[in-house]
Amino acid sequence: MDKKRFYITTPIYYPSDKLHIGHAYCTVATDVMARYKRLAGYDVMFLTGTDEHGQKIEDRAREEGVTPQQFVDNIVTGPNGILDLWKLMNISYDRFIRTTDGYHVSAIQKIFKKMYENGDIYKGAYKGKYCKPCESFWTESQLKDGKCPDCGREVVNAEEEAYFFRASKYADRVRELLLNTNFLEPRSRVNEMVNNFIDCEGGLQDLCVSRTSFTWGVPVDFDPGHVVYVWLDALFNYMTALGYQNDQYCDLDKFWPADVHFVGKEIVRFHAIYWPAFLMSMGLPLPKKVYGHGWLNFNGDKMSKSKGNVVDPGILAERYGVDALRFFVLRTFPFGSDGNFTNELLIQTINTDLANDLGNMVSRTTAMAEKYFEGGKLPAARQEADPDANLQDMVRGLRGRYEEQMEKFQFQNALDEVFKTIQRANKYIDETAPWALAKDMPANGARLAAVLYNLLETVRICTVLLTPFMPESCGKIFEQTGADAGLRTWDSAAQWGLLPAEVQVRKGEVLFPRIDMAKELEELEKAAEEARKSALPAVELEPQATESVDFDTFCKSDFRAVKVKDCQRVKKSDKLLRFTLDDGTGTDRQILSGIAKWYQPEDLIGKTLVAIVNLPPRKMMGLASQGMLISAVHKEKGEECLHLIIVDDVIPAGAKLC
Ligand code: ME8
Repeated sequence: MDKKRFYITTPIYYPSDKLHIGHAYCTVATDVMARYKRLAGYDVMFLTGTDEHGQKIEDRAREEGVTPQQFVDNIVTGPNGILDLWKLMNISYDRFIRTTDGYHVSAIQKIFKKMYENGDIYKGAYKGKYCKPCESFWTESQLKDGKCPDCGREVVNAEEEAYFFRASKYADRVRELLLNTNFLEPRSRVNEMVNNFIDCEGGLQDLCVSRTSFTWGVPVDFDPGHVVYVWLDALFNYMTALGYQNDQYCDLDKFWPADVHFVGKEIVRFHAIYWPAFLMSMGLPLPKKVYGHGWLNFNGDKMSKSKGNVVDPGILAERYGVDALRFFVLRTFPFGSDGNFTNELLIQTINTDLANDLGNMVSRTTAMAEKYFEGGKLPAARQEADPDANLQDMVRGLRGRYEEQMEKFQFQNALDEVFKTIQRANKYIDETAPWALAKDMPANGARLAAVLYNLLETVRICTVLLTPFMPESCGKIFEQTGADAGLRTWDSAAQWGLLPAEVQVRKGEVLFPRIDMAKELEELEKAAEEARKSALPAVELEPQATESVDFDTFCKSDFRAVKVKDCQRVKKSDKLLRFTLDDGTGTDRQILSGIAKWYQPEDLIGKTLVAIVNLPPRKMMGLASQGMLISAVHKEKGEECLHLIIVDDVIPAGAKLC
């Protein structure tokens, strides 16, 4: 019999910058779902990829002085690029699509033409606002405080000849789909979509689906100068990656319609309104479900490069282990809502759930088996007692409870079921007190064997169910607790008592070492500070004055070359240097300058500098300053930098500068 099939996708990511923990969140969730379905016996297709066209990419490439293709190649396949990140995070995708792949590009051209030919795409003119980071069109009234309502960033004016998709024609069918089916989940997102975009003033607007103001996109082959709007190009990836309108793949019959598209909340609009409308226009079956997950914020703030608070999943995975990070994001935040990422929460979760609960259960069980039984091998004779049934009942029903939550994408609840069982098992250790039983051996041997066997079975079943979340660590737990491949399966997780009676245990490395919270937070803060600094612009200049100064006023300023005869630090001031200068008048001039941070006094003696000499004298630290030395100032990585203007020695002291 054919296996049941499951097709799941992540959004395809814009390779405009390094990906952060928010992107990894969705990809990890998709990976966990894909692994869970494979475990449960499904033939799975897990698709991810990159969305490589659009104005934002073209602009970023120009900034870096490379071609758009070189730019995206570097972010996708270059060192520490997206492919490297998914490898590090143990993401088991089956297919990776890049929208610059030739087969996808030609498929999009065919799709665009078909929609044009069937009358759903027509030519018009666009005038409105455009958000480059989101690649989204907006009308003035849709903006929030003049900014993009999705991401809150600046929008720009866009006015150009363009093709439009007749979305309005599909408004009723899309409304019906959203309101009367389970197409969009969580259900809480449905009303927002219907009220804001379909039943709003003016109804569902036709969508602008081509651009002429830049070239980095799929060319409209029958109208040179137009490129296909990046969202039409991107959404069809879910089908071209299976072979729709191309010969690269032939999995369409097998996997379309998709079972679920996981997407972040701000792109639900494209997936729940325009995507079904495009498919309706092409007469294609709709995906079964779109699930809009929440955002991960950082310390209560939206993560953004400009704020310098972007959390790098690569750094965290290297520090705490990939599995701990994968586990943390799904254990801590309900998938449908926003979550607030903090370092404290991450460390606390690792310490509580992984080191204390899971780690302890495994290490206590294996350590006791090794200590109390020769070579860690349990004897076959076992004597059950009262508390055993209680634990066993809980474990027997665990797979069902877990499955119910996983089917609803409630990862947090599914993990909660497993961890309640682990906590019960740790309590069972305290109730049965194996160390007390071990005091009277061999008399208590059969009872002690029963206790340890019950624990090992609990560990085994919990570990099967944790495998999609933490594949590598679970493999190690199975090794330690004597569960071979046949006992790591989905079926085996519903059956108690499958471990052989004389199971062989091997205590291994500590799986999740406890983390010293205070020390770790300090180090993370240091690393974040470094990251913030490196995110700052390399050189920051003062904006140029907008107010003009008339020539006569300017000429009143008397700039002179001055030679440093002496230079000393001013006592009790860490800022001021006191200069004794030859200004060509024959009388020494004293100037105080707040530049001690940048110069050693002795290095300046003999140099010729520039001073303005007709400022009124002023006192600093009780000393008179007769003028001001001229320097160049700017910021580098947020740090103030200053350079005195030092001129050629051939210029005599006192020469006027004009
Ligand atoms: O939107 N927390 O790409 P993208 C959780 N190319 N999720 C987050 C997040 C955060 N802090 N920040 C971003 C695109 N995401 C399009 C998709 S699909 C046909 C085209 C999520 O790289 C975001 O919600 O800007 C989205 O689902 C995904 O990362 C990709 O974002």
